[in-house]
Amino acid sequence: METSKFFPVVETQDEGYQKTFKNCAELVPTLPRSKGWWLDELFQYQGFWMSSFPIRGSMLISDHFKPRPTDIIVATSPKCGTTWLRALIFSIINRASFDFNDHPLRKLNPQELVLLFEGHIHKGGSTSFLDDLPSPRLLSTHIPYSLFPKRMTDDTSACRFVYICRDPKDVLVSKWHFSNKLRPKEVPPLSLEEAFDLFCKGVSHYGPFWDHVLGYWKASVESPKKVLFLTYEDVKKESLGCVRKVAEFLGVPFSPEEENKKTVEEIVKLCSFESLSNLDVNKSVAKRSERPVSNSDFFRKGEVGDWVNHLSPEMVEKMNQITEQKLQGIEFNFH
Ligand code: PAP
Repeated sequence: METSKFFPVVETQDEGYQKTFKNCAELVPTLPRSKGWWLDELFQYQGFWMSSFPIRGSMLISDHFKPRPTDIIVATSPKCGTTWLRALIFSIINRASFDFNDHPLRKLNPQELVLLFEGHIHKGGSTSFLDDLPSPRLLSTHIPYSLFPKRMTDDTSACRFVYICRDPKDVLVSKWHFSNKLRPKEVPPLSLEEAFDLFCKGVSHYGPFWDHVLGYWKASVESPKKVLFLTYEDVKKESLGCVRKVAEFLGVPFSPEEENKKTVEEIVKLCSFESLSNLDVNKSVAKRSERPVSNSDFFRKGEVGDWVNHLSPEMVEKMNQITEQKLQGIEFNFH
């Protein structure tokens, strides 16, 4: 049994898991650390700021995960639209199995339907939980690309990643609101100034944000069949085109019959912010012990450019400068 104060206890008989748990428990206390956004602590692991549980998740993936050629990984930096992308990809790959009026997304939050990889690899103290999932496995992650093992990222492995990024100014605003929901009531809210400062220094979950984006962007250029790179802004503007692009990338393009039946439109409508956020399951404010957020916390405004309502001109200038400098030469923008 592992006893580190940094992790929830997971009992395991699996010797491989025990070894990784031990390595991780020894490593984490030696890493540079910073206070987090909701009384958690962040540790700098392989260049990225992460809390201890996903660090261990990432190590478990590296040491033990057995990828399949059919695996699909929905990857994002937090608050870039993973809830939306999980819903869209789930609907795309399962479109033949479900009626849109009686769809699993009407009963389950996308975060429950498509599980967080680094969260669920701990489950059961072995890989059996993930091994038992039917193909194609659809998993979600915030782990930076460089932290995945070569057997998942090299060109000989067919497992695919779909990444979505978003204007960091909107990411910051979304993350700031979310963090204040997670902060215990007895501590004062995190000020926007403090959040801005942490974010710009790269000290945010799985940050620096820009390094996270760059890792996936470079991989999408080098291996376009393995990594598809999208922006939240493009998916908003060109939802139908983006859904077709994702389906083609995943090898399941829409047939002429499906186009005639308006399947793409149905998927876009079902997964829209308006539709998902108004479902009873996603209005729920109930919290469970294993996830201290409620389904409704994943839906706030769902807009492009809400930063104008929050950030000062100085903040905007500084954030734009960092983005221009860090993402120099990158051929996408956030408009
Ligand atoms: P996570 O990182 O905690 O998993 P994630 O889903 O990536 O969260 O981001 C949440 C943001 O996506 C919220 O943005 P906001 O704070 O600026 O409003 C949320 O409202 C937005 N969002 C959730 N679902 C959708 C959707 N169907 N369409 C568009 N935006 C969405």
